[in-house]
Amino acid sequence: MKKILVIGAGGQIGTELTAYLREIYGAKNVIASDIRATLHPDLMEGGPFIRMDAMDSRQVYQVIQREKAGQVYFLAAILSAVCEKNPEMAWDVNMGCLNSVLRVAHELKFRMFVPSSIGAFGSTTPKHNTPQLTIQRPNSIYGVTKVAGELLCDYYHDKYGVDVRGVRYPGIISNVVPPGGGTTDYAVDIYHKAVKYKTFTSYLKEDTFLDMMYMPDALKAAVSLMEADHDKLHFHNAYNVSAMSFSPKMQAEAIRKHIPGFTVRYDIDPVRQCIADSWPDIMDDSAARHDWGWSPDHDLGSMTKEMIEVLNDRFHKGK
Ligand code: NAD
Ligand code: AKB
Repeated sequence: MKKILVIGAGGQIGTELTAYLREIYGAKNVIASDIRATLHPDLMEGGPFIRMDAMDSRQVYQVIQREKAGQVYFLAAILSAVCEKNPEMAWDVNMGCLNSVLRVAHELKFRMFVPSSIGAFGSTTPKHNTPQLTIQRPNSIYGVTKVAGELLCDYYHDKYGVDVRGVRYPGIISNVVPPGGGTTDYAVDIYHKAVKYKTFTSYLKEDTFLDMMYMPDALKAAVSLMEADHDKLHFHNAYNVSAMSFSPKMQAEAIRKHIPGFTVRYDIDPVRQCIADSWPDIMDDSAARHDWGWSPDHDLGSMTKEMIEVLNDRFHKGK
């Protein structure tokens, strides 16, 4: 089989996606790559790793040609809260890396997965059941790069026939690698603090609803879309995918079922609150369900139970 390259493999999604792909396609067929020199030990030991700057299209070309990669999962990016602190760097990295890899995809003809985000929407977008095609005027620089990225992928697909596919992920919740500096990071940290200290300080207001997804569903979405029949894809790129919608208050209530006495206080960060207020509560993902059979396996209850079990084992039983 042709090899699979994961670019940005060292991040929150990449670490688990690389392991998941290696389980499906065999360890030697899935190459992890990142600008970082060292990744999670399981990734480094579990298969091939190449250090690579995705912005350098010559290096990307050489690696993909040499390894004969037929698929690339492109995850290199900077997330919303970090982007807001340095908008110039946000544009340079998020657009520079994507543009570089798309140019190589045009020349070498591989299939690409490029995730967009709920961040591609803004305060003028319908918040509830956000349609697949709707107003996209994001208020954050991260969102600007996400919309521009969606359009660039559409352009390469329509103009050059590059088989580039993607979803708009909600906030992703996981327990292996911490999130990389986004607005939705609180929804991961709350589990760590609940298990360790039985108390948490939220930077978002208690009634801020956001679209969220547990990592196993995010991995399933990526691979299902990459394996889908191209002719059945009406959008190919930027498919809305949803799993659950909750607020910090609701998540705390779900945690209290397992950790009675868990408390939350609120110390609002105006920057992340403003971004969160402009993002969807929940997207309409009927196009993904129709075109490639998308459906999530986890809701808030099942995710909370599993997150607490895993973190309890790690922090209190040393597993
Ligand atoms: P992350 O910040 O955890 O990881 C990004 C990885 O990209 C890091 O390992 C970083 O070292 C690497 N990287 C940065 N610049 C690079 C470069 N020049 N060359 C090679 N590698 C580089 O991000 P993530 O959470 O894993 O997100 C992956 C993708 O999914 C991003 O496009 C992000 O916008 C999107 N997404 C993530 C979420 C989420 O909640 N995690 C939600 C929606 C969309
Ligand atoms: C962020 O908060 O920036 C990311 C995302 C939803 O894109 N988690």
